[in-house]
Amino acid sequence: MKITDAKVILTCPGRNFVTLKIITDQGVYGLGDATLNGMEKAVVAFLESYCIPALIGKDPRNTEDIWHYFYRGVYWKRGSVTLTAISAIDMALWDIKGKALNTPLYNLIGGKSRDRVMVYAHANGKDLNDTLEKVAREKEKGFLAIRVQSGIPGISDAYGVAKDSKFYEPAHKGLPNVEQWDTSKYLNYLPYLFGKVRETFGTDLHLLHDAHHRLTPVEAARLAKELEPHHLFWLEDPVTGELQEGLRLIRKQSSTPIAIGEVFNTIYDYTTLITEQLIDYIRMPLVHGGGITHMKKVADFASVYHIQTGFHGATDLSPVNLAAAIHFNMAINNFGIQEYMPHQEIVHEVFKINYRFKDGFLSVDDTPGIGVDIDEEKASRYPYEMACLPVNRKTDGTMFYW
Ligand code: EZ4
Ligand code: CO
Repeated sequence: MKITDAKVILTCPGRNFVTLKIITDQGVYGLGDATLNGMEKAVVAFLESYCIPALIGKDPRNTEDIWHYFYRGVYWKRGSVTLTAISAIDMALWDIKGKALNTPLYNLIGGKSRDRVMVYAHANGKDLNDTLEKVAREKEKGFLAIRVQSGIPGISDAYGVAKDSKFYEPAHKGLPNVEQWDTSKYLNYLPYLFGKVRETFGTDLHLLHDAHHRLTPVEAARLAKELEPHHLFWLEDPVTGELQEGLRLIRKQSSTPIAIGEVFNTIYDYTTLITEQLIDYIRMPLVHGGGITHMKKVADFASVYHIQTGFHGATDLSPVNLAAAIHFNMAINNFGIQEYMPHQEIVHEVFKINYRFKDGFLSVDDTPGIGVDIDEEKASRYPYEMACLPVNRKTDGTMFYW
């Protein structure tokens, strides 16, 4: 079997998606997600200028060797752009493998460890009452786990709050919007917010929260400790993950479970966090973490340390990634939870999906490979539109983490 051609499909059905399509001499093709929010064209350039020419003529069944060709073989290592391109290649090759063997992806990486995967929804409210309403709405849809974000009193444009009431999408057309931040207002409000959520919805509902990289270790320790009585499923990205040692301080102070790493891209971002058991959930998704080949190693490594998966799954990750993630989550033993933000309907004009939501869980059907297809003619009707993630400043103007 040989790779004869590959191409990148860049489309914007409501938001930008990059998809790699690898074509073989046996009529079988595979799809991989290569979307990196706001940096789409950087990944496209790497794929088109280097990866695609280098793929032609290779045997697509050699997923391990091809992974190392693009990781170990390339001198400039790591980084989101490089690893997103490698992820797309790897995903597309596993899609081909499944189709060629006429079996769904999960059968190639361990078979079914479960029939369906628990997902969490998003409640993004502009204030306390709006947030409680949004939680009620998601619970009504059948979700058993809900991430709760809320506008912070005294802060305009906080992270995680929808501009219109329909859905939350952080990237905006053109150059970055400037959002605002005040750590002390946030820290004062959060325990109160979660107290109200627990009071309203009881103890059964799994609650999650994303601090979005904004706290120092000691601030994060205070938050984790004060949220402890509300038994969060997890507190996400309490500190920026660049300093892995920073998590030690939080761990010493609190038993609130920690999820980290949606911006990570290799196993080396996780070594201290995993071996010192400083976290509980891996956030790095297939699309940014080197695809199935690399993430299987990360998940297996994490499993030795009692750490589970909780992959990033926002709307800026395409249906190809989501379907691949469901297969992956079905197969591994140490699955924890999967983020699920449903795409807008228009996205499903372009991507034909094989997964469905029911009673708080996602499942895939038994279509061979990953099981998602792309309608290239429809994709061409929605050309790329520049859009960026926001930047963030403290109320005194200081540039801060978004
Ligand atoms: O900021 O997907 O947990 N989810 C998140 C997301 C990310 C966006 C970045 O593209 O933190 O909202
Ligand atoms: Co996050």
